[in-house]
Amino acid sequence: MDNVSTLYNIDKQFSPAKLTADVAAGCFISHRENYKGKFGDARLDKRAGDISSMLHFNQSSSIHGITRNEAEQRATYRFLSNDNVTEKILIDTVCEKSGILCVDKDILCITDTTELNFENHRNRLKSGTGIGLTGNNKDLGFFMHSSLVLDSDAEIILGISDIQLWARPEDKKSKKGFDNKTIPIEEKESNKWLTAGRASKKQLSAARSITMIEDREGDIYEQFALIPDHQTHLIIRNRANRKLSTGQWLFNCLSGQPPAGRYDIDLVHDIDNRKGIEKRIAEVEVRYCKVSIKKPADHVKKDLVANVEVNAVEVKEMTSGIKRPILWRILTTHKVENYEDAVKIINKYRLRWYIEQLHRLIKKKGFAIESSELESGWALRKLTVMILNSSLRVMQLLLAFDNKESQPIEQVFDEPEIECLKKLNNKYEGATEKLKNKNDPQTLAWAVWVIAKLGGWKDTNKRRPPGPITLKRGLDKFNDIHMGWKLAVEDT
Ligand SMILES: [Mn+2]
Repeated sequence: MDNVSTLYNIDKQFSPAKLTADVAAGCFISHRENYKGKFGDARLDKRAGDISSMLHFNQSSSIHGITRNEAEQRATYRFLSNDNVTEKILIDTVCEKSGILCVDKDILCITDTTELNFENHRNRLKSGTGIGLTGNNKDLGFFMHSSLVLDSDAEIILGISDIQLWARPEDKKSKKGFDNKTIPIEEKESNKWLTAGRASKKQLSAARSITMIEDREGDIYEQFALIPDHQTHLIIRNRANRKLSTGQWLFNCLSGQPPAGRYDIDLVHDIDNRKGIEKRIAEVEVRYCKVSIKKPADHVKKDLVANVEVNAVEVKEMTSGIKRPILWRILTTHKVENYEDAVKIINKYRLRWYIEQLHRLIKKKGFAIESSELESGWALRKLTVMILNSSLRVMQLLLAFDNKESQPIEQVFDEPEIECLKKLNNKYEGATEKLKNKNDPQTLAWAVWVIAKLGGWKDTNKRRPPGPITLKRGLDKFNDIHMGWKLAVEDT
C-alpha cells in the first residue's frame, strides 16, 4: 500500500477516450503517460509524472507536504533545479491537451495576467534566477499570463492554451522606458496579449471557433488589427474612449443609441465576491452599435490597417443609489445584430471571472505557491506551471456545481471514491427535504455538493454557491478521508 502507484493511480491505463474524459474533468489521472518522452530522459519523464500526480492529489505547493519521505523530497528539488527540465517543456506539456480536446468545438479562451509575490522570501531567494520587481516596484516576484480554455456550450474546462512567465529587472535603475508609447509592442510587456492570441490560435487550430476574452488591459489596437480571422474572435472590455472613422467618439456613439433592452445581472448570488462589490441585483440597460475604430494617430506602426470594424456593447446599470454602478463597454468581433446577441456577449464576458479564480487558486488559500520553500526563481516558476495544471481540477468542480448538465460522475471519480462519497453524502444530508443533496447521483454536480459540504459550505436559504477555495478545502479533506478509507478497506 505504500507504493505510490497504487495510491495515486499513476499507472492507470491510458486510452484516448479516457484521456478526453480525464482532461475534460480537469483531471489528469495518467500523469506518467502525460510526460512520457518529453525530456528525452526516462527518469525525468517518470519524475515529472510523479510530481504532477502528487500535486494533483495533495493540492499544495509545499514539496515537504506533498512528498512522503526525504528521498522523494530530494528528488523533487533535484527535478525542479535540473536545467534540462525547462519551462518550455513543462508549458508545452500542460498546454498539449487543450489542442486534442478542442476539436470541432466552439472555444472560449479566457486570458489574464497575475503577479506572484515572493517578497517574504527575499533573503532566501537567489538573485538572478528569473525573479524581479513586481507591480509595486519594490517587492520581488514574477508575472504569469495564462489562457484558460473552455467549451463554450457545455462550460467545461478543456485545459490551458498558453502560459507566459516573465520577470522585470531586480532593481529600479534598469527599468527605464518601460511601456513607453514610442516603442513597438514587441518590446513591451503588453505584447503578452498578442502572444497569447497567436499561441492559442496555433494550439486550438482544430477548434470550430475561438473567442478570446480579456479585460480592459487587452484593449490594444494591434489585437483588433492582427488577431481576428475566419475562426478567431475577440471579446474585450474597452479601456479608454476611442476615435471612430466617422470622426465621432466611441462613448458618445454608444450612449447615443436607443436602449435595446434591460435585464437583471445577479450580483447577490454571484460567486464573484471581489472586494468592494455591493451585493445586489443590478438592472442594466443594453445598447449596441457597429463601429469603425481609427488607428490611434500617434501609433508607431505605420503598416497596421487604418481602422478596424468591431461591434460595441454598452451595459449601464439603472439601479439607483449605487456607489459604483456598472458601466461596461465591450468590444467584439462577433456579430451583434439584436438585443439577444448583445446579452450573449455580455454573459460570455462575465465568464472572465474564471481566470481570476484560477489564478487565486494557485496563491494564498489555494496551493499557496507564494509560501513555497524553494530558493530559486526558476524552480518556483516551473512549479507554478505544474500547479496551474493541478488547479484545473478544482475549477472543474466549481463549474459543475448546481449544473444539471454536468458530466457523469465516473469521469472524475473512480468507483471506490464514489462509494466513499455516498457514505459522506448520507452523513451530510439533513433530515428535512430542504437539506438534501438534490442533484442526480450520476452526475458530477452531486459529488460537488458533498465536496462543498466537506469544505464547510452551508446550504442555507440565502443560497450562495461555494467558491473555489471552499471546494479545494473540501477536496483536500475528501482525499484524506478516502485514503484512510482505502487503507481500512484493504486491511480487512
Ligand atoms: Mn487583468
